[in-house]
Amino acid sequence: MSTYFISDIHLSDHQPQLLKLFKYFIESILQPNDTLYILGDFFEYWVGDDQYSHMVNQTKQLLKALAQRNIEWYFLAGNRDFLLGKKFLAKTHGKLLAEKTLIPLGAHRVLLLHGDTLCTNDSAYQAWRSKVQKKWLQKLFLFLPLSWRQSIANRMRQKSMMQGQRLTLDMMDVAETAVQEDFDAYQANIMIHGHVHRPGIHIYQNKQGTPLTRYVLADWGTMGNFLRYDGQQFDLVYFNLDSNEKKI
Ligand SMILES: [Mn+2]
Repeated sequence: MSTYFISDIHLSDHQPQLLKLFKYFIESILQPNDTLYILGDFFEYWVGDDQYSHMVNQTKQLLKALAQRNIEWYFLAGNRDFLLGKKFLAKTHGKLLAEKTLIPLGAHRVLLLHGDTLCTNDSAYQAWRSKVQKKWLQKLFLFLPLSWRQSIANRMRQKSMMQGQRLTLDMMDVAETAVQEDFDAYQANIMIHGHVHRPGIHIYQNKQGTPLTRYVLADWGTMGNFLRYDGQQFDLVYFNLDSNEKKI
């Protein structure tokens, strides 16, 4: 009975190897009674639950089948798939989590988040985020025909790629002040997020001298990545289709 955390697969119709890795992860790594947390940017983009493609259908089937093996799965939205909604989750038996969610795990208090809210040095992104998080704007967007939504999403991705090149690398990483604020606010001793595509394990201490650990999940590419808690310890692991595993 292990708990798995993944994020930033960026599933898309143009990258079939990502779906292969995800299928392998679901079918060969997850075991009956495990629990799965997907911490955002699961899809490269999501413009509404009517979005469809071969990749989307396959993904839905894989998630839906988890229930037969008594594997519960949870979704916490990223900056690319925050429009993933109730219809998708109802069909695939997933449960939606708030953008910051505290879960107990053994004796740990674990704070889950996508990670974009920690990047407070990137003020242009934070301004964009506060706009697109408005519910009325999301509703309006979802009223548009699917093809319009898709072309808007494509344009926004191109724009953000151009802006991404302009930013210095430090601006795109988390701000340590934001990390400390969240550790304090939630009295957590573990934090798990993705988004920045810089996998790693960061150790801190709070004012009382308690050790705090921040696990950063990797984006998926030629290898997949997960964080596993087996009831004893956390392991941040890369894997590939040949069942090679490499701990970070
Ligand atoms: Mn992200």
